[in-house]
Amino acid sequence: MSLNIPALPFDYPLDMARAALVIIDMQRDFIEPGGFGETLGNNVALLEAIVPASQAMLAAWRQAGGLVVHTREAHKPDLSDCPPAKLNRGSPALRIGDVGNMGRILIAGEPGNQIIDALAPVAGEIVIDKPGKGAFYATGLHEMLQQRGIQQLLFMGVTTEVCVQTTMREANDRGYDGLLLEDCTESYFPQFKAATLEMVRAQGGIVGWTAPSTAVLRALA
Ligand code: C5J
Repeated sequence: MSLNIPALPFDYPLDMARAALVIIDMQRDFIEPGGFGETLGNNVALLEAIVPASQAMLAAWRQAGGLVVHTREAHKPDLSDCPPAKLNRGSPALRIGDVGNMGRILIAGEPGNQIIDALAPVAGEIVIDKPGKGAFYATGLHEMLQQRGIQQLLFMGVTTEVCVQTTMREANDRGYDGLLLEDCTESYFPQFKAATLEMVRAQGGIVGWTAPSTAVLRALA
């Protein structure tokens, strides 16, 4: 039985038994003041602002018994999974693996690499450390979802135009129906978020759907 979610460009038929909520990179270094995101000159308050809506969505999803997938952008401590092109590009003040205010930047196990307390994973949820922007690259995520019969993915997290959009496109090419929750995703650049929402749902949902989280909450209530 599917739940009808009012969405754009048209309604999304949500089947909880075949759906997962994918929460992208809500890690301390991107969201919290004093972290890596802020040291790059970004206004992290923009990203922090989606936490209450994301918390409500996660709570309702758990209550409904849905599968949850959390991702972190994370590299091995020896950086063997970080291509030189990613490591060496540009001239940032801090590179991947350097020591920042919350430990080594984008390194698995470091304090800044942990998912924020408000959205912390619980037992039984999938947690993926991903070396790329997309969550399907070099992670085995597709196989994990296939084993569980998952065909629909609802997306939240940061940043909209980078890791969220990349993952949504990867999912689309693998045959998943993706729904991006508009108020549970954010960018350091609001115009990039707005453009991504438009891109996703353009041309009859060329990448997928978008909807406010309240549309899903109402359907689950
Ligand atoms: C994510 C990034 N998570 N912007 N990373 O979007 O580098």
